[in-house]
Amino acid sequence: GQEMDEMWDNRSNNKANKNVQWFKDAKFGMFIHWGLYSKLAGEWNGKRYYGSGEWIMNQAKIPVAEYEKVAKSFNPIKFDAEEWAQIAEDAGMKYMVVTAKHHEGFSMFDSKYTNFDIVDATPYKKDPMKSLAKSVAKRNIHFGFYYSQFQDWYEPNGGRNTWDFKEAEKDYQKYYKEKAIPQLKELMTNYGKLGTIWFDTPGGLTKQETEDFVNSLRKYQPECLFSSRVGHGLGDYRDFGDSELPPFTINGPWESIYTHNDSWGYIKHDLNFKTPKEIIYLLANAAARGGNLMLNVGPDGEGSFPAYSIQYLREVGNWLKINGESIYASTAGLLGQQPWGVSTSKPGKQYLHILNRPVDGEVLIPDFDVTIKKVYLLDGGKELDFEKRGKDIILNLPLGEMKKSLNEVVVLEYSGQVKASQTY
Ligand code: H79
Repeated sequence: GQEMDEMWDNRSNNKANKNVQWFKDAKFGMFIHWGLYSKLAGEWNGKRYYGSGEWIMNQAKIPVAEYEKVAKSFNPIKFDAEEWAQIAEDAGMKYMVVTAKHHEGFSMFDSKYTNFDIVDATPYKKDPMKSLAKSVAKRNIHFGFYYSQFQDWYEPNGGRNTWDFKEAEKDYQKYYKEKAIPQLKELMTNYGKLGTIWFDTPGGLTKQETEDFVNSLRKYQPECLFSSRVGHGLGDYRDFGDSELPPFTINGPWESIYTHNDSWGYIKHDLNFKTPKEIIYLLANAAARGGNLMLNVGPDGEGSFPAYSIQYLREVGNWLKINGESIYASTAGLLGQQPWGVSTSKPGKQYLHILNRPVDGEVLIPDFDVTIKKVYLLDGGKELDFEKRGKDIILNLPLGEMKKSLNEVVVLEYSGQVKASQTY
């Protein structure tokens, strides 16, 4: 209802960015959380932590002086930019956002403004973001950085480390001026064209100061998008909560972000990976409501992707090679949530994502009073019989011929205006 709409819509108030179309069409992105926490892998002093691996410094209240030592043995020799980019391409992902600096405060890129970065503080001594940016761009995948603009548990003046530093003594303005802003300039000038900067958990700035902050960065790359978590209703597209899908169609550019297992950062004892079917379910549901899915992968401290992520993403990619027409550059479905699944739209077409296959194969499309031209399976093109009953359409799925493992897509080609467009 109205109230719910407002609750979702009020979370941000995006002004149109003329470069946002690529993002709206992309539908599927890769989020990568990679930092010193990846090496800790959810364990500190023999104790296991659950939840989000990238929070371990905070969860275990690890002092900065201890945490710094993790960098001394951080040596991701298995990191291979080409391989990471290829996995994203094979998965059918159209953008990638990687953590340049998470709340732990460690810079995964070469920065002049701190020695607590991968080049200065680790035996690895190289900037992995340089090669990653190149490998990703080469494949026409939009590249972006996650940057924790307020929380920085390493800096006395950064947000939220209250186990080493006193809240009352923090000078956030100084932190923004001396670290966040100069580092964001580095990211926006040293790595080629960026698709987006993914800000997270705003703090320490008023609305006016946030506007000034955003405007001061725009000049480096006017076409680069900013995520809504830059705060105060600014940003070019909306993100909802972590692992949250809005329950109905949302207008304007937006994305849902999900973990692959139950953590953003690598945790070695978390094997609860979403199956390809579950990932496709999320992707179809996001697209059906008009948005994107950015799915996270947490590489380990050596720079390897979890084997399950590699395998499952490849399977999703294989599904997209056949069914991608129903996802990429689609817009929100006209049918709303149905017992059998959801739909996505292109002009003159509804793509029915059969997420829950009816046992008798009968699919009801209620109140869709248009001239049907053709109904067929997207995979293979087999035409399906259909029947009009009043304003409804009834289809019969050839269950025996459909693949058992993943959902299939039925294409409904029609002419005429849809009279009763339904919403969720
Ligand atoms: O980067 C990921 C998270 O680390 C970050 N946003 C996503 C994209 C994030 N920042 N803050 N939060 C999420 C909210 C904090 C949730 C917490 Fe917890 C609940 C912190 C402590 C309790 C989750 C569960 C993290 C540790 C345990």
